[in-house]
Amino acid sequence: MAAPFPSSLDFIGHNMPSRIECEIHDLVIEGRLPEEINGTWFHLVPDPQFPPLLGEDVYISGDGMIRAFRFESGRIHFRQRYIQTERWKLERAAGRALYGLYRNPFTDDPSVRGKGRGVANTTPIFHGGRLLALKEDSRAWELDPRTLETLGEFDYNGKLRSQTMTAHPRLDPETGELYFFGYEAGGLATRDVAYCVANRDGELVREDWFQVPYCSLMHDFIVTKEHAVFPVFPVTCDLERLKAGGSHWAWDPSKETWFGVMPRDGKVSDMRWFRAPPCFVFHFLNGYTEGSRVHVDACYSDVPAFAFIREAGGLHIGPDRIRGQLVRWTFDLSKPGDRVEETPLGPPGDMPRVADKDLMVDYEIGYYMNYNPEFGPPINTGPANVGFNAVTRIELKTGKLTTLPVGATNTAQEHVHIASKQPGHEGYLAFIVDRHDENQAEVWVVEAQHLDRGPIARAKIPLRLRCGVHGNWVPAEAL
Ligand code: V55
Ligand code: FE
Repeated sequence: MAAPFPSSLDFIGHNMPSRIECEIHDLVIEGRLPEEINGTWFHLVPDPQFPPLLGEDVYISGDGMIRAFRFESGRIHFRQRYIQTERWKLERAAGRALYGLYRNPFTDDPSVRGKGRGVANTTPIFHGGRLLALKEDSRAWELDPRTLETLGEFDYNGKLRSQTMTAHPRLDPETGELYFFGYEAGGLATRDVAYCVANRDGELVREDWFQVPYCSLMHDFIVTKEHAVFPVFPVTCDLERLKAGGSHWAWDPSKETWFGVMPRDGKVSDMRWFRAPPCFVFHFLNGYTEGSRVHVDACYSDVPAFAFIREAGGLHIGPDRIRGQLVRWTFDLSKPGDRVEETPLGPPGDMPRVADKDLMVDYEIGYYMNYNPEFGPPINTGPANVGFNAVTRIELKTGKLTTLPVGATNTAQEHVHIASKQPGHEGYLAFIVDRHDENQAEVWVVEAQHLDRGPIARAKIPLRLRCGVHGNWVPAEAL
């Protein structure tokens, strides 16, 4: 008999593990889905198949479950399936959890010592003809994009030396190259970072290692047409703490924030380091180079959004006390010194997104999600224990904001942008809306340019969908 899950915030209410693998052919849709939307939206969610070995764990440790929404001829077909990692298979065979705390192998059952810990639960990307499920503490897992079957762990055919691969690779839409990195590349708690490039065919063509000032949670980075920027925020790992059975990450505001900036095709030894006060960023909206100036647009927060990271650093505050903002950081390479210019852009939020065509270049429009207390009380969902209740469109050149609240008893999961083929059309956003009043979900499709008009189509899903992390849209012709 399966044991119960814990009664902590990451496991109760909407965060209760779902463990449902399913398929719904032809979702019921209210409104009209434009026929030009033709492709598959892949989305990943952590969903632990067993209660934690040690009685507790965090949301982001859950086994990867892949969701696929296939949009075709005005219809949507839905499927979700577990990713059968080595870890998932070993635990399924044992009938219980064998791995201990998030990113702490010293807490594992001896039977899995040295076996893969990856859960592939963060970002699905389609590149070089492969669908990959990414998790930053390990290597990618390759999936069949049609059946969602797990094909195996992916290491660029034996070429990748880094033990890890970020869940936030950066695509150059013009060249088709995928820029990525791995941190703790040489092992647990190391300062090794691998900077990597895969060409449009999905072959690894570059891997260069360097060291960051300290081992840090490097969740995302920025690549422009000319530069790569590696952020180092003061959320640190310590091997002795791991050996003592402690948290992989702890907030440590005694350290500064560092940014390594290098020419993207240059040498890692040419990295120039900039410094700023302690803060934390999970995600960057976009970045671009303008002459000698490199701009990086970030979903800033004064302290990390995840309670377990704050608490391991001794900071016990609720999510309502975190201050955030959308900010632009500028690194001027023509000036001496190590200081960063900062320009406020917009209200707090996360899950930022631009149209693929705007990646890496000067751009006008971005989209991101917010929790705004004016729209309703907080609802515990997802790893930050507060769900988003609005989506915002920002015009970067004018500062103009357009916001769509999703309803006081609803929350929204990360949106994906879908390009339109119509000239002058800004495309669409699609996102899951959790209906907490009825314990079900919907997929909302909105016209990006007219976000505030609300959904043009709402697809009904007669199930609670646990809060996912990231997704990506793959046009039918690419598949
Ligand atoms: C994040 C998510 C992760 C992770 C580290 O959203 C950071 C941030 C879903 O896994 O391992
Ligand atoms: Fe992320």
